[in-house]
Amino acid sequence: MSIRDFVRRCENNPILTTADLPGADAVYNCAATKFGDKYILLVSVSKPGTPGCGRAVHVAESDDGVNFAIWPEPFISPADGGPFTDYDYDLCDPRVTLLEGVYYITYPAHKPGLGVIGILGKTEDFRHFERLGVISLPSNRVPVLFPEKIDGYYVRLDRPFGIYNGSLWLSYSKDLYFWGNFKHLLSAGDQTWNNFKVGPSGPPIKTDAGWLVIYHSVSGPKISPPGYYQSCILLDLKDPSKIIGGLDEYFIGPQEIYERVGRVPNVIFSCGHILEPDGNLKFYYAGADTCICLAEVPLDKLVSSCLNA
Ligand code: M1P
Repeated sequence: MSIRDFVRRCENNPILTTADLPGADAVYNCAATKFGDKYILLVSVSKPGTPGCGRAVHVAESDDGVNFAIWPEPFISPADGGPFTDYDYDLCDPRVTLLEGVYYITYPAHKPGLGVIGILGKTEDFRHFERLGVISLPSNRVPVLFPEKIDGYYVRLDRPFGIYNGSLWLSYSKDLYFWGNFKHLLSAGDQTWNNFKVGPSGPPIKTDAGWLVIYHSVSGPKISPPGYYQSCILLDLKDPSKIIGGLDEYFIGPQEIYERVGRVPNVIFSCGHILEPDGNLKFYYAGADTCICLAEVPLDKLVSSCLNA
Protein backbone atom coordinates (compact mmCIF):
# COMPACT_ATOMS: atom_id res chain seq x y z
CA MET A 1 0.00 0.00 0.00
CA SER A 2 1.25 3.48 -0.81
CA ILE A 3 1.18 6.43 1.60
CA ARG A 4 -0.89 8.14 -1.10
CA ASP A 5 -3.76 5.78 -0.23
CA PHE A 6 -4.04 7.54 3.14
CA VAL A 7 -4.20 11.07 1.73
CA ARG A 8 -7.74 12.45 1.48
CA ARG A 9 -8.31 15.60 -0.56
CA CYS A 10 -11.04 17.88 0.82
CA GLU A 11 -14.26 17.57 -1.17
CA ASN A 12 -14.59 21.39 -1.07
CA ASN A 13 -11.29 21.88 -2.92
CA PRO A 14 -10.20 24.42 -3.83
CA ILE A 15 -11.12 25.96 -0.47
CA LEU A 16 -10.00 29.51 -1.40
CA THR A 17 -9.95 31.04 -4.86
CA THR A 18 -9.76 34.46 -6.45
CA ALA A 19 -13.57 34.58 -6.16
CA ASP A 20 -12.96 35.07 -2.41
CA LEU A 21 -10.78 38.15 -2.97
CA PRO A 22 -12.00 40.42 -5.77
CA GLY A 23 -9.13 41.94 -7.73
CA ALA A 24 -6.67 39.11 -7.09
CA ASP A 25 -5.40 36.87 -9.86
CA ALA A 26 -4.08 34.28 -7.39
CA VAL A 27 -4.59 33.43 -3.73
CA TYR A 28 -2.00 30.78 -3.12
CA ASN A 29 1.02 29.60 -1.06
CA CYS A 30 -0.11 29.96 2.55
CA ALA A 31 1.29 29.52 6.04
CA ALA A 32 -1.09 27.84 8.51
CA THR A 33 -1.55 27.89 12.27
CA LYS A 34 -4.12 27.92 15.08
CA PHE A 35 -4.73 31.15 17.01
CA GLY A 36 -7.04 30.40 19.91
CA ASP A 37 -9.97 28.52 18.36
CA LYS A 38 -9.39 30.02 14.92
CA TYR A 39 -7.63 28.42 11.99
CA ILE A 40 -5.41 31.03 10.35
CA LEU A 41 -3.90 31.02 6.89
CA LEU A 42 -1.41 33.66 5.75
CA VAL A 43 -2.14 33.79 2.05
CA SER A 44 0.14 34.99 -0.76
CA VAL A 45 -1.87 37.27 -3.02
CA SER A 46 -0.98 38.27 -6.54
CA LYS A 47 -2.77 40.98 -8.49
CA PRO A 48 -2.90 41.54 -12.25
CA GLY A 49 -0.15 43.79 -13.55
CA THR A 50 2.28 43.06 -10.72
CA PRO A 51 4.88 40.68 -12.10
CA GLY A 52 6.75 38.51 -9.62
CA CYS A 53 5.32 36.44 -6.85
CA GLY A 54 3.01 39.03 -5.31
CA ARG A 55 2.95 42.17 -3.23
CA ALA A 56 0.86 41.14 -0.26
CA VAL A 57 0.05 38.52 2.33
CA HIS A 58 -3.54 38.45 3.61
CA VAL A 59 -5.01 36.69 6.64
CA ALA A 60 -7.77 34.14 6.09
CA GLU A 61 -9.71 32.92 9.11
CA SER A 62 -11.92 29.91 9.77
CA ASP A 63 -13.75 28.10 12.57
CA ASP A 64 -13.45 24.65 11.03
CA GLY A 65 -10.25 24.68 8.96
CA VAL A 66 -12.21 24.27 5.73
CA ASN A 67 -14.42 27.34 5.23
CA PHE A 68 -12.21 30.43 5.25
CA ALA A 69 -12.96 34.15 4.94
CA ILE A 70 -10.05 36.19 3.62
CA TRP A 71 -9.54 39.74 4.86
CA PRO A 72 -9.68 42.37 2.11
CA GLU A 73 -6.78 44.41 3.56
CA PRO A 74 -3.21 43.02 3.44
CA PHE A 75 -1.58 41.83 6.65
CA ILE A 76 1.93 42.19 5.18
CA SER A 77 2.74 44.68 2.41
CA PRO A 78 6.13 45.78 1.09
CA ALA A 79 7.95 47.88 3.71
CA ASP A 80 7.29 51.57 3.23
CA GLY A 81 10.08 53.50 4.91
CA GLY A 82 12.68 52.26 7.36
CA PRO A 83 15.52 49.79 6.94
CA PHE A 84 13.49 47.10 5.18
CA THR A 85 12.44 49.26 2.25
CA ASP A 86 15.59 48.34 0.33
CA TYR A 87 14.71 44.64 0.38
CA ASP A 88 10.97 44.21 0.53
CA TYR A 89 9.33 44.34 -2.87
CA ASP A 90 7.99 41.03 -4.06
CA LEU A 91 6.82 39.01 -1.08
CA CYS A 92 5.03 35.68 -0.84
CA ASP A 93 5.37 32.13 0.53
CA PRO A 94 5.25 32.97 4.28
CA ARG A 95 5.86 30.38 6.98
CA VAL A 96 4.62 30.76 10.55
CA THR A 97 6.11 29.00 13.58
CA LEU A 98 4.77 29.22 17.11
CA LEU A 99 7.98 29.33 19.14
CA GLU A 100 8.18 30.13 22.86
CA GLY A 101 4.65 31.56 22.71
CA VAL A 102 5.41 33.95 19.82
CA TYR A 103 4.15 33.64 16.25
CA TYR A 104 7.27 34.14 14.13
CA ILE A 105 6.81 34.65 10.41
CA THR A 106 9.50 34.20 7.80
CA TYR A 107 9.12 35.04 4.15
CA PRO A 108 11.28 35.53 1.09
CA ALA A 109 11.50 39.11 -0.11
CA HIS A 110 12.75 39.87 -3.57
CA LYS A 111 14.05 43.15 -4.87
CA PRO A 112 15.03 43.07 -8.55
CA GLY A 113 18.81 43.09 -8.84
CA LEU A 114 19.40 41.85 -5.28
CA GLY A 115 17.92 38.38 -5.25
CA VAL A 116 15.77 36.62 -2.69
CA ILE A 117 16.48 37.14 1.02
CA GLY A 118 14.76 35.87 4.16
CA ILE A 119 12.90 38.28 6.42
CA LEU A 120 11.91 37.46 10.01
CA GLY A 121 8.95 39.12 11.70
CA LYS A 122 6.39 38.40 14.37
CA THR A 123 2.80 39.01 15.33
CA GLU A 124 0.81 38.78 18.53
CA ASP A 125 -2.65 39.11 17.06
CA PHE A 126 -2.57 38.53 13.28
CA ARG A 127 -3.63 42.16 12.96
CA HIS A 128 -0.21 43.82 13.29
CA PHE A 129 3.04 42.58 11.81
CA GLU A 130 6.48 43.65 13.04
CA ARG A 131 9.62 43.05 10.98
CA LEU A 132 12.61 42.00 13.07
CA GLY A 133 15.47 41.43 10.68
CA VAL A 134 16.95 40.25 7.40
CA ILE A 135 18.14 36.80 8.41
CA SER A 136 19.61 35.36 5.23
CA LEU A 137 21.71 36.41 2.28
CA PRO A 138 20.49 35.88 -1.29
CA SER A 139 19.51 33.52 -2.65
CA ASN A 140 17.57 31.78 0.07
CA ARG A 141 13.87 30.93 -0.29
CA VAL A 142 13.07 30.78 2.65
CA PRO A 143 14.25 30.04 6.21
CA VAL A 144 11.67 27.96 8.14
CA LEU A 145 11.97 27.88 11.94
CA PHE A 146 11.70 24.75 14.08
CA PRO A 147 9.07 25.19 16.84
CA GLU A 148 11.49 24.82 19.75
CA LYS A 149 15.14 25.19 20.65
CA ILE A 150 17.30 22.09 20.30
CA ASP A 151 20.26 21.72 22.63
CA GLY A 152 20.13 25.44 23.44
CA TYR A 153 19.91 26.67 19.84
CA TYR A 154 17.17 27.93 17.58
CA VAL A 155 17.23 25.84 14.41
CA ARG A 156 15.92 26.51 10.95
CA LEU A 157 15.67 24.90 7.54
CA ASP A 158 17.39 26.93 4.83
CA ARG A 159 16.82 26.69 1.12
CA PRO A 160 19.77 28.20 -0.75
CA PHE A 161 19.61 28.16 -4.53
CA GLY A 162 21.41 29.74 -7.44
CA ILE A 163 24.27 28.16 -9.32
CA TYR A 164 23.18 24.83 -7.87
CA ASN A 165 19.56 23.78 -7.77
CA GLY A 166 17.73 24.36 -4.51
CA SER A 167 18.51 22.06 -1.60
CA LEU A 168 17.77 21.83 2.12
CA TRP A 169 20.25 22.96 4.76
CA LEU A 170 20.10 23.54 8.49
CA SER A 171 21.47 26.45 10.47
CA TYR A 172 21.59 27.37 14.15
CA SER A 173 21.31 30.54 16.21
CA LYS A 174 21.40 31.69 19.81
CA ASP A 175 19.14 34.71 19.22
CA LEU A 176 17.17 34.22 15.93
CA TYR A 177 19.21 37.04 14.27
CA PHE A 178 22.68 35.57 13.76
CA TRP A 179 22.81 32.16 12.09
CA GLY A 180 25.65 29.74 11.42
CA ASN A 181 26.99 26.18 11.78
CA PHE A 182 25.39 25.43 8.39
CA LYS A 183 24.77 21.77 7.62
CA HIS A 184 23.61 20.22 4.37
CA LEU A 185 20.49 18.08 4.76
CA LEU A 186 19.00 17.04 1.43
CA SER A 187 19.46 17.60 -2.29
CA ALA A 188 17.48 16.47 -5.30
CA GLY A 189 17.24 12.69 -5.51
CA ASP A 190 17.47 10.17 -8.29
CA GLN A 191 13.80 9.37 -8.72
CA THR A 192 11.53 10.75 -11.40
CA TRP A 193 9.55 12.91 -8.94
CA ASN A 194 12.52 14.49 -7.12
CA ASN A 195 15.42 14.74 -9.50
CA PHE A 196 15.50 18.49 -10.16
CA LYS A 197 15.41 20.34 -6.79
CA VAL A 198 13.90 20.31 -3.30
CA GLY A 199 12.70 22.97 -0.83
CA PRO A 200 10.99 23.15 2.57
CA SER A 201 7.23 23.13 3.03
CA GLY A 202 5.85 24.07 6.48
CA PRO A 203 7.71 24.03 9.83
CA PRO A 204 9.09 20.70 11.11
CA ILE A 205 6.65 18.71 13.26
CA LYS A 206 7.87 17.14 16.51
CA THR A 207 6.84 13.48 16.85
CA ASP A 208 7.96 10.76 19.26
CA ALA A 209 9.99 9.23 16.45
CA GLY A 210 11.73 12.39 15.25
CA TRP A 211 11.21 15.72 13.48
CA LEU A 212 8.99 15.26 10.47
CA VAL A 213 10.03 17.62 7.68
CA ILE A 214 7.70 17.95 4.71
CA TYR A 215 9.40 19.20 1.57
CA HIS A 216 8.54 19.88 -2.03
CA SER A 217 10.45 18.16 -4.77
CA VAL A 218 10.55 19.31 -8.33
CA SER A 219 10.75 16.69 -11.01
CA GLY A 220 12.49 16.46 -14.32
CA PRO A 221 10.53 15.51 -17.45
CA LYS A 222 10.47 11.72 -16.89
CA ILE A 223 7.31 11.69 -14.79
CA SER A 224 3.85 12.64 -15.95
CA PRO A 225 3.06 15.34 -15.16
CA PRO A 226 6.43 16.99 -14.52
CA GLY A 227 5.98 19.42 -11.63
CA TYR A 228 5.98 19.95 -7.86
CA TYR A 229 5.43 16.94 -5.58
CA GLN A 230 5.44 16.63 -1.77
CA SER A 231 7.38 14.14 0.32
CA CYS A 232 8.94 14.00 3.80
CA ILE A 233 11.93 12.94 5.86
CA LEU A 234 12.37 12.24 9.55
CA LEU A 235 15.21 13.86 11.53
CA ASP A 236 16.76 12.82 14.82
CA LEU A 237 15.10 14.66 17.69
CA LYS A 238 18.37 15.63 19.39
CA ASP A 239 20.51 16.09 16.30
CA PRO A 240 18.29 17.22 13.41
CA SER A 241 21.20 17.10 10.99
CA LYS A 242 20.81 13.29 11.07
CA ILE A 243 18.18 11.91 8.68
CA ILE A 244 16.74 8.78 10.31
CA GLY A 245 14.03 8.00 7.76
CA GLY A 246 12.22 9.23 4.71
CA LEU A 247 9.65 8.35 2.08
CA ASP A 248 10.94 6.85 -1.11
CA GLU A 249 7.86 8.19 -2.85
CA TYR A 250 5.78 11.35 -2.83
CA PHE A 251 2.62 11.48 -0.73
CA ILE A 252 0.77 13.94 -2.94
CA GLY A 253 1.38 15.10 -6.48
CA PRO A 254 -0.45 17.13 -9.13
CA GLN A 255 -3.49 15.17 -10.18
CA GLU A 256 -6.73 17.16 -9.94
CA ILE A 257 -7.64 19.87 -12.42
CA TYR A 258 -7.10 22.62 -9.80
CA GLU A 259 -3.56 21.31 -9.24
CA ARG A 260 -2.75 20.90 -12.91
CA VAL A 261 -4.17 24.05 -14.51
CA GLY A 262 -3.44 27.63 -13.39
CA ARG A 263 -0.73 30.27 -13.42
CA VAL A 264 1.99 27.60 -13.13
CA PRO A 265 0.75 24.16 -14.17
CA ASN A 266 1.28 20.98 -12.15
CA VAL A 267 2.28 22.56 -8.84
CA ILE A 268 1.49 21.37 -5.34
CA PHE A 269 3.24 23.87 -3.08
CA SER A 270 2.80 24.02 0.69
CA CYS A 271 3.96 26.50 3.31
CA GLY A 272 2.02 25.05 6.24
CA HIS A 273 -0.12 22.50 7.99
CA ILE A 274 -2.08 22.11 11.23
CA LEU A 275 -1.96 18.98 13.37
CA GLU A 276 -5.38 18.14 14.81
CA PRO A 277 -5.80 16.55 18.27
CA ASP A 278 -6.97 13.31 16.60
CA GLY A 279 -3.59 12.96 14.85
CA ASN A 280 -4.79 14.06 11.41
CA LEU A 281 -2.58 16.52 9.63
CA LYS A 282 -4.42 19.25 7.79
CA PHE A 283 -2.07 19.85 4.90
CA TYR A 284 -2.74 23.20 3.17
CA TYR A 285 -1.31 23.71 -0.25
CA ALA A 286 -1.67 25.79 -3.36
CA GLY A 287 -2.81 24.28 -6.62
CA ALA A 288 -0.97 25.49 -9.72
CA ASP A 289 0.13 28.72 -7.93
CA THR A 290 -3.47 29.88 -8.17
CA CYS A 291 -5.80 28.60 -5.43
CA ILE A 292 -5.66 27.06 -1.95
CA CYS A 293 -6.52 23.44 -1.25
CA LEU A 294 -6.61 21.07 1.71
CA ALA A 295 -5.73 17.42 2.11
CA GLU A 296 -5.74 15.35 5.28
CA VAL A 297 -3.34 12.56 6.16
CA PRO A 298 -2.77 10.75 9.47
CA LEU A 299 0.55 11.93 10.91
CA ASP A 300 1.41 8.45 12.20
CA LYS A 301 1.12 7.04 8.67
CA LEU A 302 3.61 9.60 7.38
CA VAL A 303 5.99 8.78 10.24
CA SER A 304 5.69 4.99 9.95
CA SER A 305 6.09 5.21 6.17
CA CYS A 306 9.29 7.24 6.69
CA LEU A 307 10.65 4.56 9.02
CA ASN A 308 9.63 1.60 6.85
CA ALA A 309 10.73 2.90 3.47
O1 M1P B 1 5.93 27.96 -9.20
C1 M1P B 1 6.20 27.08 -8.15
C2 M1P B 1 6.98 27.77 -7.02
O2 M1P B 1 8.23 28.24 -7.53
C3 M1P B 1 9.09 28.85 -6.59
O3 M1P B 1 9.45 27.93 -5.59
P1 M1P B 1 10.83 27.14 -5.59
O4 M1P B 1 11.93 28.12 -5.70
O5 M1P B 1 10.89 26.40 -4.31
O6 M1P B 1 10.81 26.22 -6.77
C4 M1P B 1 8.39 30.02 -5.93
O7 M1P B 1 8.24 31.04 -6.89
C5 M1P B 1 7.03 29.64 -5.36
O8 M1P B 1 6.33 30.80 -4.93
C6 M1P B 1 6.19 28.94 -6.44
O9 M1P B 1 5.00 28.46 -5.87
